[in-house]
Amino acid sequence: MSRRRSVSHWGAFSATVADGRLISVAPFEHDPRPSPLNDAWPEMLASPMRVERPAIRRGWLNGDGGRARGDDDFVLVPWDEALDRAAAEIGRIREQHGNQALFAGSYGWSSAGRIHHARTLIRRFYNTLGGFTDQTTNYSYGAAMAFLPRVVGVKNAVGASLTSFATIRDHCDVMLAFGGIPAKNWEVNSGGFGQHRYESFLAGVAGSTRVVNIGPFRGDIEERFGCEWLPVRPNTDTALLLALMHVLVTDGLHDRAFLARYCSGADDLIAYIDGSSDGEPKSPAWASRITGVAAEAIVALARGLPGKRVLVAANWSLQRARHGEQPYWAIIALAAMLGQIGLPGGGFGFGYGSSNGMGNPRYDTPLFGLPTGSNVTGFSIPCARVSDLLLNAGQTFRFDGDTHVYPKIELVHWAGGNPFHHHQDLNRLREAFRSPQTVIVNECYWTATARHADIVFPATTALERDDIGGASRDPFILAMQQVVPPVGEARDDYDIFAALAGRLDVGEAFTEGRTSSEWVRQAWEQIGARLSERGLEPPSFEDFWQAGYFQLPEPRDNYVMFADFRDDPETHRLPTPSGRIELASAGIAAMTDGAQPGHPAWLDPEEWLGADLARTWPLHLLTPQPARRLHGQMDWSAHSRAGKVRDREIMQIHPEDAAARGIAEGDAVRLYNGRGACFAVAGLDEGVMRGVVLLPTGATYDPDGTSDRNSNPNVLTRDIGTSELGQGCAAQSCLVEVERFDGELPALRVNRPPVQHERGTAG
Ligand SMILES: Nc1nc2c(c(=O)[nH]1)N[C@H]1C(S)=C(S)[C@@H](COP(=O)(O)OP(=O)(O)OC[C@H]3O[C@@H](n4cnc5c(=O)[nH]c(N)nc54)[C@H](O)[C@@H]3O)O[C@H]1N2
Ligand SMILES: Nc1nc2c(c(=O)[nH]1)N[C@H]1C(S)=C(S)[C@@H](COP(=O)(O)OP(=O)(O)OC[C@H]3O[C@@H](n4cnc5c(=O)[nH]c(N)nc54)[C@H](O)[C@@H]3O)O[C@H]1N2
Ligand SMILES: [Mo]
Repeated sequence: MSRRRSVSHWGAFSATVADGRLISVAPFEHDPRPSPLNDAWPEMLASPMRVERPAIRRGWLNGDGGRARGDDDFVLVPWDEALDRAAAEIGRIREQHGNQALFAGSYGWSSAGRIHHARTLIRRFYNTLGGFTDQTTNYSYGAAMAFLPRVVGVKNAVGASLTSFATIRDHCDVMLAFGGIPAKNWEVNSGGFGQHRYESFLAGVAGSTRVVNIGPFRGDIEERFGCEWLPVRPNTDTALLLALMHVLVTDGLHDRAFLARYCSGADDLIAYIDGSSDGEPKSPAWASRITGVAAEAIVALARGLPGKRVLVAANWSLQRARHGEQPYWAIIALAAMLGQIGLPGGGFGFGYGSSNGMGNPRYDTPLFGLPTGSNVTGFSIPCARVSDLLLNAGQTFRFDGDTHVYPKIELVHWAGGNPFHHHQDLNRLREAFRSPQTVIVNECYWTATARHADIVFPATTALERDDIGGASRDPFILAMQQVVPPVGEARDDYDIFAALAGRLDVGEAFTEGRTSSEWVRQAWEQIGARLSERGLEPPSFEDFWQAGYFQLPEPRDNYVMFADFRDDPETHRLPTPSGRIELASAGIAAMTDGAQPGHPAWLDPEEWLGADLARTWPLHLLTPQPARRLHGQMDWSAHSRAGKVRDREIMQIHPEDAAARGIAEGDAVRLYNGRGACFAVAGLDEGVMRGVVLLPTGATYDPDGTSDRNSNPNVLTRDIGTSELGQGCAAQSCLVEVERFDGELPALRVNRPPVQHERGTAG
């Protein structure tokens, strides 16, 4: 028996190993609230769903042009043959069609660990080949990433540098939490980390602060924290925010001095709010019709804010919706009118509770990953435009103020992501995936994406290799010690790309003469150098490895976003055109040719409860992150399955909406709209607003025509950008109908690997 330490996106752990097998997993001793997700490892390592040997789609070997992708059998081949064929194909397509025809943006979370980070490795590989078509921004908060810099100058205003939870606890009177602070999301943080600390943070804040969960689902803050709930229709937060500002302006209680000193464009925004610019005052009565919130409740909420320290916060899902840029801009505007941006526990913040670490002290933990090199082809699509890229070659699209043309893609290569989990309108993605000549996927498991590939390389999981993990907002740098030898014939992505690079004559450029273990040591050297610069004494690599982790000292926990700017807006001008917070922006209006006014505005999200379309599809489908897994990862584990009923996800629905459809608790249901259909089991919940249903993401897509035998909500969601500004994922703008399903649920095919033939038996 031996013990090894490692870490996943859902936390650090130690593993007990006997005879090369993982026996059990124990939580990290410094983790106050370890995640049960790690318990799935013994089962998932040896899962029958592992890709164990290189496999090639039968139709691809016969030159079928991709029509059967996703429905076909596979032929098992030796590693050398798989690598030879893949390298020849990459080389041929590059030669005949140019580097832009290679699409390897490979969006996805991969696994924890800096050296074996699949998405970094694939980009490094294609960069050494002279470039490729890449993906930029992310699915989490892509619209905000592109858009916020134009308004407040800093990308970090979403994601990295939030005003710390300690200052909220100590100074904030009212926290308006749009979309809540859902506990399930704190399980995870990209890169791996040592401590789940949200529990105590939220308990501290809820004990001293009035926290209002504003959104369609009461469960977005657990009841035990004793917070208020203000139900609001999905995608209408902007209208509510405008009406809150309307009350402040009408009462004359907006902070004129703050607006004059720190903002530009307040007059334009106020002219829109009071209706002088478009004839429509954004009054509580106006907002009530859109949001479903009573006008008196809006007035009362607004009048409870002046004179208090207020933090206006939103989770990330608010902006994963059509015109998702607008609620964030409106939140910034409300916070500006309250005049507390830059004060402890006040202002605004995006992402509290969206993942572990948000609001933590600023450790700025030094971490080193392999450099990706630079992409000389230099073209990237906003990541959520993947189907458009594959289907619309030669067409133009707009993004962040520029117009671009989609190149023609001939080869797709994915490593460390699952587009058939993450993308919207999967029927459209399936069609898109049939257009390139060749699709290559490196995967540990037979995901829906691996099933849609031509060449599948079996990749090791993080437990089958040495690495270093950690995240910038966590105090631990964690050794990832190989727990077991590779499963089946799986190889590390590093070795897969090194072998491909060698065949394409760029082996040395890819490896720089190092093995992955040598890179791990190199990473520690770099981390150590940065620790030394900060006056800390880094242990030797051997001592670090032996201890299993290095813990950074606690910094002062008082970070306040925009404190410098507030102190001195001249010295600390924001990198926006005015140098201040832009509440109106001629540049943004110009970017959409005036289709959007250049200030926060209520724009019709097209699929929402107030749309005409809601007469046909009367329920707004929300698709939150799943509690019992990370996205599609470990969907097959016992822990994930324990949250299902009859192998289907639970769809939450208000009891009256259920009764109107003859649906009782535990009934099988079919969700459908004009794009597709899937199955679920009804869970009745009075904490869901009428007209809304919730179905989490992450059930493995199991296509049967345009229907999914399983519970993947992305057969229903709409594949459209948030807007021409951010082009983010707009999954949360989706209307559906639900019916009770009395038939027998179809047998799932994705609970076992696809058919794989030994060479010569494929027929
Ligand atoms: N409807 C709807 N859809 C959404 C969202 C939503 O709110 N609603 N949210 C979106 C968001 S925010 C996100 S971030 C995305 C997440 O989408 P993804 O990040 O694509 O989802 P994952 O399931 O984490 O995919 C990671 C894959 O990498 C594989 N993997 C892990 N380790 C390794 C490795 O070492 N090597 C290789 N080769 N592979 C590895 C895993 O097996 C897994 O299949 O989903 C998006 N999709
Ligand atoms: N356990 C677990 N945790 C995770 C993940 C996971 O897969 N599993 N994924 C991680 C990732 S990649 C990300 S990006 C984050 C995402 O973090 P978030 O985006 O914050 O989380 P979601 O679960 O998508 O959404 C939370 C709630 O937002 C509410 N909501 C949706 N639309 C609206 C709206 O229009 N208005 C209002 N007011 N509320 C709305 C819904 O009720 C939903 O339950 O979570 C991370 N945490
Ligand atoms: Mo995400």
